[in-house]
Amino acid sequence: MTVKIGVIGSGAIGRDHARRINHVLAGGRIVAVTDVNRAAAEAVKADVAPDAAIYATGEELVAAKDVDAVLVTSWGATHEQYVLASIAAGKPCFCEKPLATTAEGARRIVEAEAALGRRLVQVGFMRRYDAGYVALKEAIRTRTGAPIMVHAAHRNPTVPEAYVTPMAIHDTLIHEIDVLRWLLDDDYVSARVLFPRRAARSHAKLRDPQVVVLETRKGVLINVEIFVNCHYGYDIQCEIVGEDGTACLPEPMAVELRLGAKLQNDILTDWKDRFVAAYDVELQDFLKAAAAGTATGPSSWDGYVAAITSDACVAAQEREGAPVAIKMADRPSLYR
Ligand code: NAI
Ligand code: ISE
Repeated sequence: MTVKIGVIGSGAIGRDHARRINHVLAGGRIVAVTDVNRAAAEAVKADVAPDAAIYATGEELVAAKDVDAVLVTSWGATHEQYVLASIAAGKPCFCEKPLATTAEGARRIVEAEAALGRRLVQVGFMRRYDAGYVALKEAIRTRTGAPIMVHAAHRNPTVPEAYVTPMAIHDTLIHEIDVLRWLLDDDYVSARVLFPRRAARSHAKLRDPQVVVLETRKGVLINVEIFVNCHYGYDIQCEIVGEDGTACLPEPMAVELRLGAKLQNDILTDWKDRFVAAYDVELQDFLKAAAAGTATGPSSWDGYVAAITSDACVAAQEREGAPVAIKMADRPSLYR
C-alpha cells in the first residue's frame, strides 16, 4: 500500500522529509503540501514532490479526501492545531518536535488521542532511531550495570540571531529530554540550570552556553551542556556511567586522515547530516504504521513529558541554580 501524505510547512525539515518520502523510502507518496509562504510550498512541489496539490491552509489539507496521513513540519507554535485536526479526522500524523509549545497544549493532544483510544501520533524524536543511541541503550541493558550518572553535550556551530535563551531548552535540549528518559527507562523529578560566563559569540538575549542538571526518579543525575554557538561543528556527546563501567555514544563515521603532521578527521556541521539515517528510519516506521491506520514510536505522551520538562527547565533558567520540581499528570492507559 502507498500512504498518501500531506505536508504542512515546507521549510527546512518539511522539504527534507518530503524528499525522503518521495525519493528514499518505500510506501509513501507526497500528494499535498501547504505553507503560509506559498512560494515555499511551490518550491517543494517543483523540486521533490511533483504530484502534490498545493492547499491554502493546513485544515484544508488535513480534510482532503486523498490525504491518508499528515506530516506537521511548520513552526512549533502551530503544531497543536494540526495534530488535533488530524486526530479529529482519524488520520495518522507525524509531528516534528515540539508536539506543542505549552504543556497544556500537549495535554490536549494526549486527551484527544486517549479519548479516541487508538494511537495516531508519532513525535519527531529521531534520536531513538539513531544506530548509536540504539547501541548505547543495549550497552546499558547488558554491559554497564545500572546507570548512576549521565554526562551529555549538545553543541550547534551557530544559531540564528532570533534564537534566545529559552530556545536552548524548547528547541535544542528537548532532544536530550526525550532520548535520555528513553535510554534510562526513567522519568525526571527536578531540573536545575547553571550558567558559566557568556561566550564571546553570544548576545544580550542569549546566555550561551548553559548546563542543565536533571534528576530522575531512580536517582540518576544527568548534566547536559548546551552550547549553540560553539563554532567548531555540530557535536552530540553522551556518556553513561553505570555500576560496572561506562558507555559512550559512538562518534559518526569519519575518515581518519594523517596530514601535515596531524592525525585528524572532520566533524559534521549540520543536524541534517548527523541524524540523516535516523530521520530515514523514523519516517519509514511512520509509513509502516500509517499503512495500518495507526502510529508507533515516540508518542503524544512522550511529547507531553518533553513539554512539562522543558517548562521546568525554562523556569530553572530563571532561578539560576535552584531546583524546579517536575510533576506529570497520570499516564493514560493508551501509553502504558
Ligand atoms: P523553517 O522555518 O525552515 O520551516 C517552517 C515552515 O513552516 C516555513 O516555511 C513556514 O512558512 C511554514 N509555516 C509556519 N507556520 C505555518 C502554518 N501555520 N501553516 C503552514 N505552514 C507554516 O523551520 P524548520 O527548521 O523546518 O523547523 C520546522 C519544525 O521542525 C520546528 O518545529 C522545528 O523545531 C522542527 N525541527 C526538527 C528538527 C529535528 O532534528 N527533529 C530539526 C529542525 C527542525
Ligand atoms: C533544531 O531545531 C533541531 O532540532 C536540531 O536537531 C538541534 O540540534 C538544534 O539545536 C535545533 O535548533
